[in-house]
Amino acid sequence: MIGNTPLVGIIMGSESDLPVMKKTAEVLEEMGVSYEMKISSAHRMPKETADYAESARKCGIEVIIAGAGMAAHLAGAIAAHTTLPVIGVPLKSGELNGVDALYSTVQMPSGIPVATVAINGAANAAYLACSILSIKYPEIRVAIDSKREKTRVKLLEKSEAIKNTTLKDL
Ligand code: RP5
Repeated sequence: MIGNTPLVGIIMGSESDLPVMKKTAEVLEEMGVSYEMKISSAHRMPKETADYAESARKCGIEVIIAGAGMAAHLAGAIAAHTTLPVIGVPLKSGELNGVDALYSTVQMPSGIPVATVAINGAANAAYLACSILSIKYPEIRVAIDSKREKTRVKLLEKSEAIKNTTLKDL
């Protein structure tokens, strides 16, 4: 595992976000990157959220991934309290199916950026965190290259397998 202390902080607004947000942990484990996971709601736990963001850099965290649904202010609230890179994951929940969270997460004021991935894009948040960390850690770059190569080969094999398929075979 790269990092003696967690390099990535994964924060989510509610326990109900865990089924999607655990995909970030799955990708980081596959890439060998250390992480920690926490529940911290921007609205229900404002002080704890601000404290976490303010102390993250000195605790050794280098990238924060924040996932929340509905009026999703978590990533933005964290970005307001740290200059670490913050990646926001808008989550699909509530009556608006994540469009509310997407707009809340992506529309940040100038100077306080949140790198926002797709609705429920938890895996891509982890891949982006790895790309950021790969600037400093060459072994993460190797892990990303290797993953992309495996994906490419798998797709080539699938393409080969369906090459002579017609509709009647499906
Ligand atoms: C957000 O509200 C959370 O991130 C979650 O996606 C949504 C619903 O939270 P619960 O009511 O399930 O705790 O703050």
